[in-house]
Amino acid sequence: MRIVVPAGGIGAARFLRGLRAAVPEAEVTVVGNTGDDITLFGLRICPDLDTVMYTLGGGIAEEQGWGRAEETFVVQEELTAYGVEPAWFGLGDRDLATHVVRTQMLDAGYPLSEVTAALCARWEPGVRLLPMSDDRVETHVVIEDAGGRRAIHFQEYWVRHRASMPALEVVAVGADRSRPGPGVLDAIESADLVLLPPSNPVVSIGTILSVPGLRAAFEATSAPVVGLSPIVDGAPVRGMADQVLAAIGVDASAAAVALHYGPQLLDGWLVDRSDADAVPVVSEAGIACRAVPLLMRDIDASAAMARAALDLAAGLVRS
Ligand code: FO1
Repeated sequence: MRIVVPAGGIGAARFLRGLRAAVPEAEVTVVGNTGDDITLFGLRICPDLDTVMYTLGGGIAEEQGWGRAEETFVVQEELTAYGVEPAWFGLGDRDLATHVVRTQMLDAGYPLSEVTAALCARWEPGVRLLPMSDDRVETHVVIEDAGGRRAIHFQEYWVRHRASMPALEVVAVGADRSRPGPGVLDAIESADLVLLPPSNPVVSIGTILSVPGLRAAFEATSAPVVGLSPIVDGAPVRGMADQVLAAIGVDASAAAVALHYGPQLLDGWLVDRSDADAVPVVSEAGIACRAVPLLMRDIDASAAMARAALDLAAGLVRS
């Protein structure tokens, strides 16, 4: 069975670990979000690609969900001692090696897709990890504070400011000129199933869908498309989805996110038991909906969620 999963970072990576446990024989292609990418100290950093690669490859710092296990931050301490900015982005020594290899290959002219394949040759994540595009796309957030109204990089908004101020606008800079990465359209077209993991609907899934041609491909595929709500019991499980959902005028509710994706894209939607009141609303919009446990406490819980999504998809015929 060929499964395609458009994916952001931590939530998607944990779901993918459950999916791999639930259907080890499936061929899973991950379309990774690159809008979070940032260049710091001359190095290209791809947080969502690395979180999927490290989590499925067994190298992730489990608790925080990003960066490497057994990490040290000696280089960062030295950079800070030199007064080099920014000091707010946690760059670990082991993680730095990934960014050095990536930057060397990019500078040598390799596209991000080939760089990602080379990095995955070491980590063997057990999925095919394709960047959504080889073209540069960077998510910026428009805020207003003492410094006036301005756009800052998503990482500054999320890591430096902890999304503490309203996001007035979210802009995927470069998305309109970007092209789907190699293999992405073919994977979507030939998929037997598409799963939207509990990633951020705006800065992760939304950014992937903003690459021209990708939303149309997901809507056109004969494969059923089943999503899992990133909002549980009326709030994001982690992260700040509510802040960026507000920027696009979507409530932080399981039902509102499903309706935001829409029945053109979604055939099925899983909500947590605590959001069971969303089931009739979502069903009414023509999206099959079920309430199941959606908290990924461990791999078994994530595997159960994956099986629930596969069950829901089994009963759907793409209209
Ligand atoms: N998230 C944080 O909250 N603080 C950090 O210092 C931080 C550093 C970092 C370094 C490399 C990397 O790949 C991810 C990192 N993240 C950090 C997570 C990152 O901001 C988010 O995972 C994604 O961009 C959103 O999914």
